[in-house]
Amino acid sequence: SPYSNDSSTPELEKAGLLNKTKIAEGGRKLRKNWNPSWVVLVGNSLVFFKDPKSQTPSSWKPGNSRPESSVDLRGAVVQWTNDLSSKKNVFKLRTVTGNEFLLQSETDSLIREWFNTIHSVINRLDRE
Ligand code: I3S
Repeated sequence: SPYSNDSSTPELEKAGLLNKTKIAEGGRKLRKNWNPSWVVLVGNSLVFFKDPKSQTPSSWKPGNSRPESSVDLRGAVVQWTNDLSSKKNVFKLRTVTGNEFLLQSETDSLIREWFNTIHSVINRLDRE
């Protein structure tokens, strides 16, 4: 099962639909392009899927889907921001490689859960 926690299958920690835009690549600023993204937090990675309709928690299995991109959370930083978007409930995720993403949801509780979960994964990795 995708939810098992044995050595061969990473644990699925969280999955859901968020609004996402990448704002920097390797430290170089990018033009914003907000899109809904199916976001999966598994092990040390945040994985983004382009087509939310084809990805549900029950259909997702590590290794057999086609992620749009994936982010290594080791050394990453998350930070709430009011300055980088006119939208509410936005936080920024920056990777060690200088890739920056904004993640957003209209649902306060949902975006808070995502922030807290990602933050705790980053902290856990920092302590390893
Ligand atoms: O930081 P910006 O430039 O105000 O971001 C807005 C633009 O990316 C805009 O696209 P165009 O430059 O093609 O108009 C988007 O439609 C907006 O959503 C962006 O601002 P918000 O405040 O929504 O992040």
